[in-house]
Amino acid sequence: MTLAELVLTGDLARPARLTVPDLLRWPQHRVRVSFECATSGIQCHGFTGPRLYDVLADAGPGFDPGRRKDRLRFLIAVTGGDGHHALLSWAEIDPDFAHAPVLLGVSIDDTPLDRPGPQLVLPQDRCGARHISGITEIRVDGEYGARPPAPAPPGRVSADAP
Ligand SMILES: Nc1nc2c(c(=O)[nH]1)N[C@H]1C(S)=C(S)[C@@H](COP(=O)(O)O)O[C@H]1N2
Ligand SMILES: [Mo]
Repeated sequence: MTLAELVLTGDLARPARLTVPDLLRWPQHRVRVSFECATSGIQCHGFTGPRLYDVLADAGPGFDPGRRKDRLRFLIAVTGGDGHHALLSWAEIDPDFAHAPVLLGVSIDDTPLDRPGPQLVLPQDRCGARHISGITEIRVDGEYGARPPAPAPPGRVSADAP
């Protein structure tokens, strides 16, 4: 059987390639979610899997763990095999901030996702669009706050300019 692989990359001390069986190394959680899709209506599913936070924390994100403010510039970009992607902020899943119970689903309705790859599970979302299936890459990006501010555009900027 071909196992899908997920690449953890970006500002991480320990980048990794993980299969769905690898994701069983972390504590497993079970959740029922329902979300609405603009095209197919309401869907209800049961998922199991580790917390996204636990997996990423073990990969060694490049912030100073003692300085909570340092985490606020980190983004998490999650991409599926078809290119569908979404951004989360580190603070969204960090227990010191919003602590959203986001999972990396390794099974859906008791069917293992070994072959299609893990699915992002966001019990707090009303809409289904961020439940990205077949995740191929998760990129942790701490550069946002490190970039210099963009130079001011030339000329005067005014809300009521023509
Ligand atoms: N990889 C990937 N995951 C995706 C999508 C997608 O286009 N690609 N669509 C999202 C949307 S819009 C919804 S509502 C949920 C459920 O979509 P489904 O009914 O196609 O499974 O999956 C989400 N995950
Ligand atoms: Mo959707």
